[in-house]
Amino acid sequence: MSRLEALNRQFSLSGLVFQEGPGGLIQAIVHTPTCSGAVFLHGAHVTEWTPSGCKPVLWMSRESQFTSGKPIRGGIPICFPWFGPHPTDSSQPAHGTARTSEWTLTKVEQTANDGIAFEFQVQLGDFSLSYRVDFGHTLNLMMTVARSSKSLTSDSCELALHTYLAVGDINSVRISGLEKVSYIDKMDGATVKAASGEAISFVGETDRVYFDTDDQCQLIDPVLQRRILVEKCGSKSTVVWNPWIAKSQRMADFGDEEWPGMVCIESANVGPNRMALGPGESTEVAVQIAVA
Ligand code: TA6
Repeated sequence: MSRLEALNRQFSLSGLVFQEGPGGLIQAIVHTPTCSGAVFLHGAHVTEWTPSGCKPVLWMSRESQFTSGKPIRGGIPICFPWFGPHPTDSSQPAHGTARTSEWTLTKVEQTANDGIAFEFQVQLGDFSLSYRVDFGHTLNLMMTVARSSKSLTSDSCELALHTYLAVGDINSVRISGLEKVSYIDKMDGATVKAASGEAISFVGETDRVYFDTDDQCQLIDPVLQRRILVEKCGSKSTVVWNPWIAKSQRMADFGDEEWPGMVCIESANVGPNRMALGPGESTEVAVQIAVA
């Protein structure tokens, strides 16, 4: 029996099928009355979530790679145990190893709100990650990071659910909810900037780490005529990113003309909000994405 047949037999549910996706990577495809969705075992990477009656909420690059050892471009990459470049070893991959690891699918279940939930696990050194993805009329993510009780030391780590959201035109969207929050401006030497007092708009490459915030964000999209709400618990950082023109051209897995159609609102614990976990300690980050 193939791995695909085994998965379809082990986790047999109406509205769910496992299939070989691009690059031969195994993905779970969800179609229920409340939504459609997709998640790969590779990186436990959510690549699609579309509530019934809505346009797709997550953005995917047409140029994304789908190969083991490489990250998928778009959807919700999991950045862990570090965010951005490795702090000391430039030979390490950006954003850590979680998003290119093969996660183990441990549970699939029908949910009360006519959705389907998946639970994944992966062990990365002394850290074990448990990740629940609940596809429904809202998209609910729950990540638990636990440090082995056998660890002799405490260690710090960073986590980001690096969510790519589809927008009609980046030039016209606004992000509200962070008006009162200071941020690290990675486009200006990672200097700390005071709260702007206004909604975020986009006029160029934007790469900001808002810190010490558990605020809800709203993505206001006049072109797609919708608002996307990003609520979180246990996350103290929110990263906002659009690569704009030049950076898009420098990324092989990002189409040169794709930048107007996306923005990242990442629920994270990075930089000043990195997590310190002692032996046997754990922490949870929960995110809910909804279309208003
Ligand atoms: O979250 C923003 C960011 O850190 C940007 O600096 C940019 O590097 C982006 O992540 C994408 O990183 P990746 O390694 O996926 O190309």
